[in-house]
Amino acid sequence: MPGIVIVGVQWGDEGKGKATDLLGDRTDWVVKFNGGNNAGHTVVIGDEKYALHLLPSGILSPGVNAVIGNGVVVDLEVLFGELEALRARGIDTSRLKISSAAHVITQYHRTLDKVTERFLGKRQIGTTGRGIGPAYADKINRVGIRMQDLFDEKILRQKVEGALEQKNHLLVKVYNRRAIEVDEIVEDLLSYTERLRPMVTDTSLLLNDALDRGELVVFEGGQATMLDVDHGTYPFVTSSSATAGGAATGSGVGPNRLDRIVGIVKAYTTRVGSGPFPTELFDEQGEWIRQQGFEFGTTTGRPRRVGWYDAPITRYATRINGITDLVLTKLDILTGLEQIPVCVAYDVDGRRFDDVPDNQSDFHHARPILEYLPGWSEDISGARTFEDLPLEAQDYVLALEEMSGTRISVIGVGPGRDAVIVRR
Ligand code: 2SA
Ligand code: GDP
Ligand code: MG
Repeated sequence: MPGIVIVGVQWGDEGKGKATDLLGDRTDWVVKFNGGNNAGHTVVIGDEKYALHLLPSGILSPGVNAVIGNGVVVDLEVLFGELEALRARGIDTSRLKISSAAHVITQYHRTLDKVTERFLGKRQIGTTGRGIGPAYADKINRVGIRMQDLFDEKILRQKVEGALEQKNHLLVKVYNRRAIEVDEIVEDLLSYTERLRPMVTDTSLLLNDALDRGELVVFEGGQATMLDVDHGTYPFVTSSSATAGGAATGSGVGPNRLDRIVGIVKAYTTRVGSGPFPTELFDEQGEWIRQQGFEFGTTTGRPRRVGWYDAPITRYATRINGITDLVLTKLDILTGLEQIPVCVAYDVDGRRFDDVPDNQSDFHHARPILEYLPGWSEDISGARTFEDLPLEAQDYVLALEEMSGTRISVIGVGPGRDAVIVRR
């Protein structure tokens, strides 16, 4: 089973980093295929906690080859900052490879991200402010800077000049900012070239060769299905393909090499930034879950919006990604609730929707139709088999499984590497 894709089912922060890390012992390669340093994956190993933004989680496992695929946008300052911080903690980062076709986030992308959000005022997306959207916009507009451009100063200069012609017009005339000089960008980018030389390569070739040899490749999705630029709650989405299809385009392997698609889903739901969220809680119960689950952004520290589990979203994610297995995370956080509401369908102005509505206005007006499942009070963080769980927790998992139509193969009962139940 050589190609495994890991995708987020909801709006991110389901625990994908931990899921990737769990496969670590058996994995030969971990590839990040979308997004950039807007991601935030927290991995807990023993007493050590690692927060990764740009680097794939696989970098933490000795012997795993980490790859930043062509679908990723790379902020070079962040890249070297993260590498340095890991090296200082004794992690071997020498096996990192970066696609020569990956795009680069520059200072003007970061600036544009921030000024555009400010300009949007109430209509703002709530981005992470890392320059992600503007970098992908340049890629699609065919004025982006790619890794390989950093090895040819003449081409780099031409490309930066082309990109800045448009940007400076916007910055000066629309946003009342100072113009950005070509030289400052080119010099900044060239300062990384020599350090990048051993890392930048044709990663599609490396990955396909590895798959030919039968090695295990994990494709690690950033963000999640409902934040995908095509399938998420547009325009309140990130600017990349966070769904399983993105694993193929974002890494240069054929879709037929993706053997299993693992969806990571939290036992409740969270969202950061603006946009519709049918099961959102605005009361004390929501605050309680936020505190219990420590639901604050890994990248920006923003409090995450919190709500109940939403079964139509899992069914939707299963359809869009072709999910073969679910990993249910953070079941332990729900311990102590007398009953646990779960959304089974939506009510949209008197009409029942069993599926996520394809019309944005319907989804904005969707109210959850809730079913109430009995809760449990026993500490479940030490459970290692399904039977170790209290009956109510077992029934909660079985009910979610039935509603979602996909097998829940792994259950997370704590942040640590070993705090999981693998169902046979
Ligand atoms: P962007 O910056 O252009 O990608 O923002 C667009 C939307 O995508 C959301 N987004 C995220 N949502 C959840 N988690 C993310 N990563 C960090 C984390 C977030 C943080 O893991 O905690 O630290 O705040 C992430 N990245 C992007 C974002 O909220 C916008 O709604
Ligand atoms: P990602 O963006 O999907 O990788 O998720 P984040 O790392 O942003 O957020 C998930 C958080 O939940 C991290 O702090 C993990 O350590 C933690 N976590 C993952 N699985 C579990 C679990 O089963 N129980 C608990 N209590 N925490 C978990
Ligand atoms: Mg995260």
